Amino acid sequence: MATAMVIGAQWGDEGKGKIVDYLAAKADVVVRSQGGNNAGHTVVTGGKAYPLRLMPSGIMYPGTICIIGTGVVVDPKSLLEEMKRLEDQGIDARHLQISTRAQVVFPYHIRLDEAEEARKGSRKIGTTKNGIGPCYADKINRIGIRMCDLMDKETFAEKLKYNVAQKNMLLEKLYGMEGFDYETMLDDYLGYAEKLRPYVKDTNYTVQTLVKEGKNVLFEGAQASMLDCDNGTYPFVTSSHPTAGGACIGAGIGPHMMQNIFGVVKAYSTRVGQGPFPTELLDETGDYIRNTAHEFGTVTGRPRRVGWLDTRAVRYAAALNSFDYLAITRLDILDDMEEIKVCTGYEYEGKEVEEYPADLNFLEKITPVYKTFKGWKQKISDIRSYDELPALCKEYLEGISKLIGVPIGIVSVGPSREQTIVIK
Ligand code: 2SA
Ligand code: GDP
Ligand code: MG
Repeated sequence: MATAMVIGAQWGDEGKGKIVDYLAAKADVVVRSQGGNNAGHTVVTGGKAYPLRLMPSGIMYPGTICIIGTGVVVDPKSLLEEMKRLEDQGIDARHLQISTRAQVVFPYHIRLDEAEEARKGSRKIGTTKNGIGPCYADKINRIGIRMCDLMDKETFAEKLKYNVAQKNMLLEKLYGMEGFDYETMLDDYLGYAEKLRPYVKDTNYTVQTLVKEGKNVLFEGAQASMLDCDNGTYPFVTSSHPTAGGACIGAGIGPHMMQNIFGVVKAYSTRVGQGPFPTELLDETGDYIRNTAHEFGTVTGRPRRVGWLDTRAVRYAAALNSFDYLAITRLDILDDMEEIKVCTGYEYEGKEVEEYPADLNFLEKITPVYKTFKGWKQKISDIRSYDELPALCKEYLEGISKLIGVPIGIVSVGPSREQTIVIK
C-alpha cells in the first residue's frame, strides 16, 4: 500500500493543484474527497495552464483513474462545462469516476447562497456563490440528492419535487425572490444525468479495492485546513472538511490507509473572502506580493488578501492533520525581498497564546510575534536541487520547518511541473 495526501495548510490557494499534478506522475489513482466547484486549481505543464475546478488534478495523466469522491458536491452543469473546456485543450476526461454517493448542486443552492450573503450584508462570509454551503446543508439535513438518485428517474423526480417546493417557499417568503420551475429543472438535470451516467460508480469500493491491492493512491484536498467547517476560523470557513480526517470520510476509507500526508504551505499567506487574518499586510508590501504573484481568485477573480507566513496557524494545521511533510510553494515570489517576516506565535497582553483561538473576537485582539529573515535576492526559479538554493533561502526554509515542527519534502520554485525540488 502506498498512499499520499495533499492538504492545504493555510486559507487555500497554496498551490495544491500543482503539487498534486507533480505527485500524480506516480499515482494510479487521484481522489478528490470534499468541496466542489468553489475550488480553483491551476496546473501548468508544457508551457500551458489548465484551470481546474471539480476535476481532480491528476486528470492530465491519461492512465490515472481520477475520482470525484463521496464527500464532494457536484454541480453537473459546471462539471460538463469543465470537461468540455479540457477536451478543447486536448485532455480526455474519460478516466473520470464520480461517486454514486456524491451530493448534487442545484440552481436553488446557488440562489440561496447569493441571497444569504446579501442578507448578511457586512457580516457576509465572502463565499464563491457556487451554492456549496446550501448543498452541504441539505446533506446534513438529510434532504440532499445524490448522484445515485439522479441516475434513477423516479426517485429523482420525487426528491426534486419536494426540494423545489421547499426552496421556493424559502426564496419567495424569506428572501422575496423568484422561485424555480420544477419541470424545467427536472428536464435539465435528466439531460445532465445521461451525459454523466458512464462516470457514476461506487468509488468507495474502487478506492478501497485499489488501496488493498497496493496501488498508489493520491488524495487531493481542496480549500484548506483553516477553512475547515469545525476547526477553522468559523463561521468564515467553507462547509466541508478540507483535512486529513475529512478525506477519510469523503473518500470512503479508514485513517490507517493514510500515509505521506503533505501540508502545502505557501511561502507567505493569502486569504480570499472575509474572516480573521492575523498577519495580513494592508500596505505596499502586501500590494507588491499580490501583484508579483498575481493573487486573484481563480473562480471569482477577487483580489486575494495577502500577509506574512503565519507559522502559528500552520502549526495548528499540522496538529489537525498529522502532516508528515511540508510542500513549500511560491518561494520564488519572495526572490526580490530585502527581508521576510514570519509570524512565530500570538501574544495577548504580553503573554503567549498557547491554544489556537476559537473565539474570533479574541483572535482579532492578539498580536502576532514576528521573526525576520534576510532575503536571498536571487532568482531561484531555474534551480532544481536543494543544495543549489541560496544559503539565505535555505535558512528561511529550515527556519520555518523548525517553527512548524514538520520536515520539508518538496519545494516549489515556479508554477510548472518541472519547477519542483524534492528533498530526499
Ligand atoms: P464557499 O464558496 O462556501 O466554499 O466559501 C466559503 C469560504 O471558503 C473560501 N473558499 C476559498 N478560499 C480560497 N480559494 C478557494 N477557491 C477559489 C480559488 C476562490 C476564488 O482557487 O481562488 O476564486 O475566489 C475557495 N473556495 C472557497 C471562500 O473564500 C469563503 O471564505
Ligand atoms: P490551489 O487552489 O491550492 O491549487 O492553488 P491555486 O491554483 O488556486 O493557486 C496557486 C497559483 O500559484 C496557481 O496559479 C499556480 O500555477 C501557481 N503556483 C503554484 N506553485 C507555484 C510556485 O512555486 N511559484 C509560482 N510562482 N507559482 C506557483
Ligand atoms: Mg485555488
